[in-house]
Amino acid sequence: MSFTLAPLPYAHEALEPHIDAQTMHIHHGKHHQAYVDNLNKAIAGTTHESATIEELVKNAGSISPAVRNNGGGHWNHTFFWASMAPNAGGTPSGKLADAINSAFGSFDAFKEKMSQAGMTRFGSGWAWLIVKEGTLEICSTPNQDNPLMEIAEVKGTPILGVDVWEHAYYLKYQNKRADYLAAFWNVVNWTIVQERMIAAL
Ligand code: MN3
Repeated sequence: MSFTLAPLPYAHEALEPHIDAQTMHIHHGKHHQAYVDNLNKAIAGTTHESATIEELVKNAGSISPAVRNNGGGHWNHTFFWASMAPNAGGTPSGKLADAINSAFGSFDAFKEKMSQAGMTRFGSGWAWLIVKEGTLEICSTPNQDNPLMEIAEVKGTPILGVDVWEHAYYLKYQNKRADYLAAFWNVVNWTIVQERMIAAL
């Protein structure tokens, strides 16, 4: 069995002007494709060939650096594309809004804390909103690690993630990671974030 790159769930230009089409073309078609190709190479002919991506990611730390980087890369990007949508953003409602208010005090305080997690991740990595033991928490991971990995510093079920690698924003925002993170809020698909939270609780 080998993994394949699924098409984006929307057009490359659908997240304009917040995330530009050229970035989406390169990020999905080149970066994500490379994670898929290198993951397939890393598991070819091994006992991990029939594992699911979730199994590979969970155990990545004890399998190999190639599976950790590329399996993480494949899982994280698939999750990331689905976390965004055109005509999305705004404010969450219902159970998700209640859980955010209860964990962080307010939606604005939550956004500030999540943006801060992205800003303070040195080098490449991700900021995450996770469900951990029944409540919401914010954390970040280096490189292509994620909170599902047994080796993660903070473990939990991700319900929202934002890629803070330079390849995610440099074409449009150059060195201004803060501007990219501010724009990200305009494309978050709160419907799917709420579905993920309910499934994880
Ligand atoms: Mn990326």
